[in-house]
Amino acid sequence: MEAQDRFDAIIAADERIEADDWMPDDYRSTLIRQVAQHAHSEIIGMQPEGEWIPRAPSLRRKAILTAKVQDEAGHGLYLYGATETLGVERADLLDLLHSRKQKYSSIFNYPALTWADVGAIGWLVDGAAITNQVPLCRCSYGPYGRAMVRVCKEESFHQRQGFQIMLTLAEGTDEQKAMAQGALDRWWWPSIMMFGPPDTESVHNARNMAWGIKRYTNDELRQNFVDMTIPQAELLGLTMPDPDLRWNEERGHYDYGEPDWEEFMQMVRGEGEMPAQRIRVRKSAHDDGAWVREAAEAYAQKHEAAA
Ligand code: FAQ
Repeated sequence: MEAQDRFDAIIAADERIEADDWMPDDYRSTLIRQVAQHAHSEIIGMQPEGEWIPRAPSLRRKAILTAKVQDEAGHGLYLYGATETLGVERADLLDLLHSRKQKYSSIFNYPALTWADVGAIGWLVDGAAITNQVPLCRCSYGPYGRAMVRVCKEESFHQRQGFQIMLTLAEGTDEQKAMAQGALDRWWWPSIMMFGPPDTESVHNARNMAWGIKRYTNDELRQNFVDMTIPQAELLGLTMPDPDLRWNEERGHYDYGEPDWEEFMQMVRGEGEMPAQRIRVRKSAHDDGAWVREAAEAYAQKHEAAA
């Protein structure tokens, strides 16, 4: 059987392509783009919440938030590892992030202004991430799908800790409730835009669905997230910042308003001061960590020489 036929047969049987299997160049490059972008999102995503670790309102919250932010670093590690199985080097991927030749998720170009934003990030951003990532556990590329299984387990703890922060604030003083509402107002639209452009504008939907990389389109996942989140907001007693939001009996789903797609594109392109700051902070963390990489290299060489 020709390599292409074998690849097509694996995809048609809904089985997995592994790192040493032959794969078409554009399947490989699409995965490198998506998995690297995902890895970059995890480590850039440490910043908005990481900034709140010193200001967490109690020792318990500080410990939980530190664990969550460390988990995101771990997710970056699995995902850079998965990308390396496709024949690229992590150091080169980091260069591409730092030189802005590869992207990270639009969501991390928004600032976390209050403690309630930490709750909203866990509840909404991790909630959206799980909605997107549970189907990715069945991605046709084995190393990516398997990395997603563990990531999803951890994201589900993240989502619950965020919801719990929101619940505490929503049940608190008027000022705390207003803080929770403000965070929902700021994070709702960016969260639903995380799923990517509308299907009519998505460049990669059709091909990635055919390859079993994506299992649902951007709009299908966005709808799932909206349907799942509205009852949670009701439980919190908060108001969704969307006047067009209503249950559609006929469709069996919520109808929702049109996000600001121009703002989304600005965030994807990384325009403005916040994206510049994200890259600046990332590069300086990378430079500060040079001695760790050098020490690890020296240690590996010492053991190699001894062996
Ligand atoms: N941001 O044709 P499509 C997390 C780009 S992890 C920036 O629809 P595709 C955990 C897209 O790359 C969050 N760019 O693309 C956490 C493409 O650009 P290109 C990250 C975006 O790939 C929580 C163009 O637009 N998750 O949050 C975005 O079929 C809390 C056309 O789009 C993942 O990366 C965006 N939001 O579908 C961490 C999941 N959306 O390259 C810390 C894996 C689209 O053609 C704290 N990725 N673009 O110039 C995916 O599932 C897919 O790549 C999509 C996009 C769904 C993001």
